[in-house]
Amino acid sequence: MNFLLSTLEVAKMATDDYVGFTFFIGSMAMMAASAFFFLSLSQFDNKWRTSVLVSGLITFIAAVHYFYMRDYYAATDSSPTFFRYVDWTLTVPLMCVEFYLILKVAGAKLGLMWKLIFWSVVMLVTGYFGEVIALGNPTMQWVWGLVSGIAYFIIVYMIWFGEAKKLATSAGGAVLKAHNILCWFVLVGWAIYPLGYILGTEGGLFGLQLVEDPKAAQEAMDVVYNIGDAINKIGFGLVIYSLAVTSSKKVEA
Ligand SMILES: *C/C=C(C)/C=C/C=C(C)/C=C/C1=C(C)CCCC1(C)C
Repeated sequence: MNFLLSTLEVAKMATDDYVGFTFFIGSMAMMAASAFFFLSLSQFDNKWRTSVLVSGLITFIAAVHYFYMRDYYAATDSSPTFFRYVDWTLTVPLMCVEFYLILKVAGAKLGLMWKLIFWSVVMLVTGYFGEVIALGNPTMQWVWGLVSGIAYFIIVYMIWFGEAKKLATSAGGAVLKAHNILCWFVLVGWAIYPLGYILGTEGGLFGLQLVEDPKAAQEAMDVVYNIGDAINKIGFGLVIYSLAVTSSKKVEA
């Protein structure tokens, strides 16, 4: 039944439906990336397997949510905000776990992981408040977005300059290199999301709405979020994957 329903709706998708298109591409890309990460596992040394496994879990959780979001959007023609935030609340903390896992070689403590997870949850919960609870109140939408942005910058600080950076520096070599690339993902790749928020939320920027038409604003937000997810989830995973490749003795050149 569900299958029939979604086939019908996919068949109905208009050629200029960029939101539907990016949901569709997103679900396929996340699924393909998961298969790739899972099937590569056996080629790595044990200590790198957990990291690559987590990369696969991140894209797999996203794939399942993208199937839901695609159908939700097709059936209701509105943003699947709830599923979006459930997906992020599961996958963003797992990205924080990745930082901990690769820095374990330099003696990273669980406390570092929990601090990163804590700030990521603050960032997402306040973002959700801004999109849902504060709906119709531009000032509060701007305030929640700002609080979320502060939590985001705390994460950026911790990995670029704080204790995570010190561990990465002491690990050196391939770990430091991978850590630095992940830092760029968080600084530039994750910055795509507040951009989506600003475009789609009434009070996203100093209480202003950039895109006048509410429907167009919603669509811009979804497309930007979908692009952000593909870049960040798959890209992050590939950085971990190549670290595992270069650091595993079992892999033949
Ligand atoms: C796979 C999903 C990822 C990496 C999601 C990341 C989401 C963010 C970095 C969201 C950040 C936000 C702000 C910094 C302010 C406005 C509200 C948010 C939640 C969009």
